[in-house]
Amino acid sequence: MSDKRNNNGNSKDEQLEQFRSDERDKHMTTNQGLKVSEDEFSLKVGERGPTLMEDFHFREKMTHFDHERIPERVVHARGYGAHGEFELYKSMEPYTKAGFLQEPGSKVPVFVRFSTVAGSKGSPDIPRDVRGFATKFYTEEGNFDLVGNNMPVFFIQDGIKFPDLIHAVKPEPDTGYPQAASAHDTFWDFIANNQESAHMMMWLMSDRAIPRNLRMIEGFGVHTFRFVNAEGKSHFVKFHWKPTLGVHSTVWDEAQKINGKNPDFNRQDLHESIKNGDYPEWELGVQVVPEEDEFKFDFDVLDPTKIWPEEDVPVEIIGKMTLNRNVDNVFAETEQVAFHPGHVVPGIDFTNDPLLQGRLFSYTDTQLIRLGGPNFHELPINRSVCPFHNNQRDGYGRQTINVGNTSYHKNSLSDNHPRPASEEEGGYVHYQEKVEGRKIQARSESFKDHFSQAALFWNSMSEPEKVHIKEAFSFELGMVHDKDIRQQVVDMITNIDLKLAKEVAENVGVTAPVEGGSNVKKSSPALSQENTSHKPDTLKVGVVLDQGFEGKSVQQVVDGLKEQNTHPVVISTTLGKVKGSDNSDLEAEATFDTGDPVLFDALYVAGGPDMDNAFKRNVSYMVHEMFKHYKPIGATGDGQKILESVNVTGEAGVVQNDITDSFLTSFIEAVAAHRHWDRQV
Ligand code: HDE
Repeated sequence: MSDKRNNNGNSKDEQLEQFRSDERDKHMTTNQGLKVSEDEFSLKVGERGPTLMEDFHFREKMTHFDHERIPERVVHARGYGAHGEFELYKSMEPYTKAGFLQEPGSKVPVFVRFSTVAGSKGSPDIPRDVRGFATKFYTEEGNFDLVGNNMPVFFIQDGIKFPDLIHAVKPEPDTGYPQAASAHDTFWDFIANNQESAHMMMWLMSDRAIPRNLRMIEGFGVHTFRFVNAEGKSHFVKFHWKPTLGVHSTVWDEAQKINGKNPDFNRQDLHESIKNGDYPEWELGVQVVPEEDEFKFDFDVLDPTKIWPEEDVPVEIIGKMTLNRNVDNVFAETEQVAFHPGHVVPGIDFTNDPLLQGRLFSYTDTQLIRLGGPNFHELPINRSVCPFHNNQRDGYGRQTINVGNTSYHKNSLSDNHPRPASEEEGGYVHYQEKVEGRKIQARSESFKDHFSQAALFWNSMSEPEKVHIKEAFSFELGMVHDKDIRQQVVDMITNIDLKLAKEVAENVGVTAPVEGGSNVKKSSPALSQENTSHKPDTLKVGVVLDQGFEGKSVQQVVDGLKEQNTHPVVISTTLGKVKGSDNSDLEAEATFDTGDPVLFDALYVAGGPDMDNAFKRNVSYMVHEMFKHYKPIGATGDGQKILESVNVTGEAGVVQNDITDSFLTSFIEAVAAHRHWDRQV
């Protein structure tokens, strides 16, 4: 089975097909294949007597149930995955010999798992947190895992500090809370004492940490990797995933409410989008720097707390990933998938980034406990689509039946097979980097500037993004009980921007700095998510209707919204048909109870001629929430009265008009903008 070689986009799907089990139209059996005749009553002595040990079906069913949980990931426990494909636009042959990066138009299957970092498996989808963005490319030369995040830098510079960082952010050990939150003393204590985190803190306090959905986040490999071409020449490379729909976020008040109203908000969105054919897409970009230029920058290219500004090192777009298939079984696929930044293919290699080096140890190690032994590569989701042969044997859950009597190298009995492959035969040869030095435990001088790029990030933000960062710092530190920690963090921010530090100090009741700030005046427009694309596509528009709504014109608006690839959802007092003035009808799919405004991207209020007070109050609440979260609001006909009653008329992103065509044009424009920051909330 594993010897099948196939480079079309479905080779992984074909492989998985051999493991799928469909229980429909089947008799129930035990795990031994014995047909079961009774599954509701255990075997007893008489109708009211004790259960007998010999009831093997009861014992098997219960034992399996008792053992069906595995440890959740120590980080990134809450995740959601999907299958797809990666298609290459442009050959990377000059830089790398990686097979899947040679032929424009070639495709490889991929599996992606998105995740939050700090929360447990059952935590809500939108805490303020980093998002994991891990991609497994099933290539003909073996699996390549790009295990990245939605932020391009990291908290720490050396892998040895990772357990400390995670201990600090997880629920505090003496209380067991807060869950999935960084707004507490131990996390900020860690930050204040590890100032290399300053740049990452800016990203974490930015809107990137509270994404609207997983289809609109960027992805980054974070570390500097190495491309090696057929001549053996090496280039440094950074990987980027750029969503074709742009990068978009929630606002904090909204995120907190969504976490209560629908804790599965992001995963449900991903699942439904794929189910409905709104396939999420990302373009893969690379920043490539020749080895000779290693020391040409004012930062160290090996430092994972630094970006390579896109204006200095342009991102070259080389391909596109499309997620087009949901998993069949979340446990078998999303939970059991095992990523590892050390899963590389010829032409892709590591650098001495000390964080990357630390990761190279951790990932296999963690799978051993999580997946219960060394054979997790045999799980269907983890199997490469090309063959694997070596002398590793046995262990829990071994599937492969290795034939023959040798399991060692070198041997004569099996003609020395499996035999290592030469470089020409596709064997992986580590890049022969020349390294010299003493064994020391220290940080390089070139890693010691913690604030310049934090300031670069700050300078690059639009005004609303700056406000959000200030509010995020104020919220997070506002939850910290220890005043000294609050002060220390404000002092740390002073190195980034004096005004920001002063305003946060005031909000969190500590002494404001009088001097400080950064000399960095440079900005990088690519860092602002406001500069990514804004489209109406796939956005969910709540359409509020009451009986007697203006049938024809509302129907035209709804059709117009669909034409622009948005998803209108009718909301009314009850589910079912809402009748229009001309006897047409539209089906309400949500009520005021189930269709909370935080769950929609935009609102269109059409109302009706006989709206009662309860209806009006419900709609006023919706308009108020949409307004507060800067989301587009439109109204026609009777709906306009409600907008007037809550005083939002004329504000940015609020569209009112009785002429259907002009309403539609302006409303779609407002929807495409996503958020209207110049609104006076
Ligand atoms: Fe991870 N990380 N990490 N990490 N990481 C894990 O591996 C670790 C780091 C990332 O959806 C664990 O299989 C160390 C950076 C993602 O299954 C564990 C260090 C980046 C995922 C682990 C880092 C990441 C993980 C837990 C510092 C972005 C989820 C479960 C040296 C480039 C993958 C597992 C999935 C998961 C260790 C830092 C991304 C414990 C030691 C930097 C997306 O091995």
